[in-house]
Amino acid sequence: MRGRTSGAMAIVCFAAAVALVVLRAHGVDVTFAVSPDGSRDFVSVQEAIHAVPDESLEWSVIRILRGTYFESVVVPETKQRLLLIGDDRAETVIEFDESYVNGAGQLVAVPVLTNHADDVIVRSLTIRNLADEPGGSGGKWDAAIMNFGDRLALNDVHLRGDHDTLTMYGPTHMGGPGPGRVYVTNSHIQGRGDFIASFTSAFIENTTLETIRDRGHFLFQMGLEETAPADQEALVVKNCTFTGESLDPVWPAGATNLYTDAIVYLIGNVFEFDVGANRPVVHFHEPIQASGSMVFHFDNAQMLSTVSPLVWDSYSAVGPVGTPLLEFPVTNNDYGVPIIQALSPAEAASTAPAWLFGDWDPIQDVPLLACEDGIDNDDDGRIDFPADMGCESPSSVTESPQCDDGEDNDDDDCVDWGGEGDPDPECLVPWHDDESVVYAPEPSSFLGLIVGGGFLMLLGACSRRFETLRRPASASSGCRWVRPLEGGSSRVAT
Ligand SMILES: [Ca+2]
Ligand SMILES: [Ca+2]
Ligand SMILES: [Ca+2]
Ligand SMILES: [Ca+2]
Repeated sequence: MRGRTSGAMAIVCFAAAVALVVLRAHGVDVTFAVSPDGSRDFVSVQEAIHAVPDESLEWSVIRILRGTYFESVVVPETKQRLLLIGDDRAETVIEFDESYVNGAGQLVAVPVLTNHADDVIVRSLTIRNLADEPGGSGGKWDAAIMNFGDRLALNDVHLRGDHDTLTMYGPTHMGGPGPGRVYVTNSHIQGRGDFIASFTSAFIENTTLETIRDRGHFLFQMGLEETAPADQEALVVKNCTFTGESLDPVWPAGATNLYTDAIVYLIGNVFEFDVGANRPVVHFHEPIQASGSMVFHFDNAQMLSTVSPLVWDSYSAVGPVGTPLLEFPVTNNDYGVPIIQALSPAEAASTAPAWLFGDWDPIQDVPLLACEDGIDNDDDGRIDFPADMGCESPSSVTESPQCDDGEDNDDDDCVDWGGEGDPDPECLVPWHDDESVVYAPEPSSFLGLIVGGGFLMLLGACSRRFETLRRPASASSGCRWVRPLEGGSSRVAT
């Protein structure tokens, strides 16, 4: 599919562009919200997924409030066009720990998130499999995400597992129902050995890949048998950082662990992990696995090791335990071309998601949320971030969180963040969505609020909301809660 355009595809692209315009014009609202304290629609992500409509042509949005959710989540094939978005990547956590013995007698961990649906976006979440953490159930292949659907996009996520943290199936012979394309950006993925496990076409960019515990193999790619390179699945890793230490004596080296028919692009990456033993970046288990594979590279750098440059032109096979890896020389692959090739600057620049995925551009084809959709969703005269003070960021899911909705949501006679009457003391910032619980913003966020508010004041675009920013803390007779004095946090009954 790479780099090819046909007449039919042009029509598809045009239709997709029209659909995108319509999509962007409408934006999306939150379908369901999940909170661990029971204050929203559901307490588990799985319940919310069951509740969204089947085979919907519109996006369903599940907002996951801050908190830790211990569950194994499965997205069925019918729940297409689904956006799972957390309130904060570090503070919204889905984790799970359960292992079982499979038919081969192996102890296997259950994935935390298993996706079977097409068009799924996961955004601003941490997903971690605890099976190999201290006290965990110990199962192997403990994925944070195991994907079988097509067009899965991960944005601003932190994934942690052990083997195969992000497992991507796709082509039917690998157990997937379809192409299984995956896009990852702006994320952090941790694991031990083959923790990016791809049997499909995947594009990973602007992401930190960190090996934990001991193994240095970051990438696993296996392609389709007897498929010409132009039609082959491919894994692209671009502008990423490879970091972490590898201590295992048998598997100490190599950024990539390639199986048969692997096509891999490594562009603009920084290798911080310990390749100081002068091991090759590209590793094959056996020479025969290299024979159908190709690795393209451009402008990668090694930062921490004193041994440089990166070693591309030799591979390694595993020797007996405790012995050095066996290197073998460069050879041409089955197609008569070098297994490892350098890209030109132009070729590297054109290696973009839409080039890899054909009729899917994961950067453009995304639903717009309330704080980025160009619409005044709550009719307060202000549109999106930063004009609408209810928006913490462009990815905020509502313009009218509880602390900016004009209502006394927790029935304490206090309203909002500096509301019309008595401000609710739990509302330290306007974008907080719970009047009953204090949320202390990060200092940087608060600074952003002040700076943003000042900017808006200069524009004359913000009246009441900005006035409340400067409003001194006060209480009045109608409010059972009193905004705490500086340094205090007392509750005063009236
Ligand atoms: Ca809006
Ligand atoms: Ca608004
Ligand atoms: Ca309110
Ligand atoms: Ca209130």
